[in-house]
Amino acid sequence: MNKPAIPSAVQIGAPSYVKNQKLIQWVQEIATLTEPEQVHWCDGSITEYDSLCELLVKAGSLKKLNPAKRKNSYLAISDPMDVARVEDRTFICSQNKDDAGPTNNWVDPKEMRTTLNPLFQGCMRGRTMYVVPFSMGPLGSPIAHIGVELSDSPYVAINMRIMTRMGKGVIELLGEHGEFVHCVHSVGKPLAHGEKDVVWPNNPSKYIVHYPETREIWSFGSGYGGNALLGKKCFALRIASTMGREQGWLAEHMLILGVTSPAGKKYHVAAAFPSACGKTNFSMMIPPKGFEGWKVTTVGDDIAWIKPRKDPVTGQTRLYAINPESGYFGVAPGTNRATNANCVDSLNQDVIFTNVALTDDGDVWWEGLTETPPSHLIDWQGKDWTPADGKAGRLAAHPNARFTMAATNNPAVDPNWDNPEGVPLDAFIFGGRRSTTVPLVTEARNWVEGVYMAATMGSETTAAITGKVGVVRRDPFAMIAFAGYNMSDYFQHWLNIGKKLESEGANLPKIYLVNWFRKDENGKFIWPGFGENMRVLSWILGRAENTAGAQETPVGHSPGHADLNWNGLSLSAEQFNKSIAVQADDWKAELDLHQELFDKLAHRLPKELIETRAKFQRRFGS
Ligand code: O2Y
Ligand code: MN
Repeated sequence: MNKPAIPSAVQIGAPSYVKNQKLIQWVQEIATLTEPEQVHWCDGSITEYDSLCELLVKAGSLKKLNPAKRKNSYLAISDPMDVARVEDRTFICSQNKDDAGPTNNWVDPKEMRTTLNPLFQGCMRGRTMYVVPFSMGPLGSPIAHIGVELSDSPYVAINMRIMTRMGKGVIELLGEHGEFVHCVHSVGKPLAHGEKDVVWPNNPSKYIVHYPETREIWSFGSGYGGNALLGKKCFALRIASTMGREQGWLAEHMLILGVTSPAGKKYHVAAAFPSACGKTNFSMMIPPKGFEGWKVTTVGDDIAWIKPRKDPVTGQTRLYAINPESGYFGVAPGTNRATNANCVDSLNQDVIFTNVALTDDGDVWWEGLTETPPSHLIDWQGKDWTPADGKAGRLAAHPNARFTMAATNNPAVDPNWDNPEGVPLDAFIFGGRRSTTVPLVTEARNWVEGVYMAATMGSETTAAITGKVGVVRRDPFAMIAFAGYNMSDYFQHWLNIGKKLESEGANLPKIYLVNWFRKDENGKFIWPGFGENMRVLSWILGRAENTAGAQETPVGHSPGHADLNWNGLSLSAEQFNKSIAVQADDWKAELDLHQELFDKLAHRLPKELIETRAKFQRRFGS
């Protein structure tokens, strides 16, 4: 490889509206380290967005789609070696190893800095460094926080404009002394003078590094999704969870829904599901036949920041949630009119697609979009594709192919999705994909039992995730990949928040565990899922109002057949009872598996969780 030319000192050219000296100094420091050819301060305007898209089109990194099919939309195709988050290359570099805990990769921060420094030295040569100021949450919201990402990827800059509130307004809000999370990102492919760029620059050596104590994120070698859009998983979950622990709030891997009853009463729920459990579908759910008059709206599809605050009317403390993001970075494959019509309707304009297939008329396609695939496509790797290839098992779109779209594209976006005060929560829902054992829905008897349910939740892997089918992967709170600190301390934080708020007389949401994926003795799903999940949701809201009945089981409270609204669906009591059955043998085995998790997390594991497991064991007579 030609050695890239070393430019003279980089002029960072901060615009006159930048008053924050710490920001200016840091941009200068990173520019000196990484040696970009120039620095571009993103103002977040549509003119800037359009010109960056044009630049990417000229470079061959984006393809403009047929405007008659997808207005103002683009397709990006990544390097096949850069298609997803890289969990094994993700590090939590806290001062103490125990503070990262056994579920995170830890490296001593000094050692990591020694490793990263040479990688970042000169890594932006021949490229532009984009200064991307962003707010996670509505600008100025008491629940929001600010970050600045320095990235040598224009693809990152345009995606960040959709996914966050990005641009000049954030710099103005920072003022002279505002604090921000420092995010440095490089694709790790410097260009020699005159060297032609590749369409998706990246580096085989990848590092996604978090320094929780100094609130820094350093990402090297990947241009994809959560590895590169640092506001999302890196800041809004890993760094924010450590901030929340220190400051008494919660950063969670949860969607947020608004539900309006036919009587006009508005409720909000936050729900956490691991991958491949229909999280996006649930967040954009359309109530089924029989639920006329009910309305479901989306506050957020992936992440919730939750802070306690007094209800201005009742004076009682409640948990208020915001969606820190302003867009959705969703999985395309499997999305269609039947599974998620709101999502399909969101994707008509102003969308960036990544790794889906291209049709001959300049549109996009992915597995599951239509029953019959087009007769010819260009697949996500740029090769010709016909349905015969599909039959032979070759996918046209990558299974982790994505769309990036603004929240405002969603026809069901909640009127309060952007409300700086957030929305008050009425319930927490946790769920996983379990073909056996776990009932359709269980209400925890109290906060501690709810924390236990969420701490021990698990999901069966699908082929798309691990290549293995049916293995239960424990994913506490759906945060296994996203907690920025020790998982046992994270459980303790949830217990502490509950205890403190309960002692102050707060109105805390009840906690539920759901499982849409239980199968019967013939291997068939018992529950129809999708929009029909509204029946469970309305039961949960009825419980918040004390109007819905329930029966006690050894693991909590579940509805009887008569407790659900069956308008528009017939599911016999016999079938339904299979979906909520609690079988002692299954649960004895399940509790053994909980113990395996607890053994792994034993150091600092809250005693309340150990006691709760013992109580469950006693209920099953062991
Ligand atoms: O594959 C990626 O880079 C992104 S992963 C992701 C994206 C959006 C929402 N959730 C997730 C996730 O892994 O939970
Ligand atoms: Mn997610």
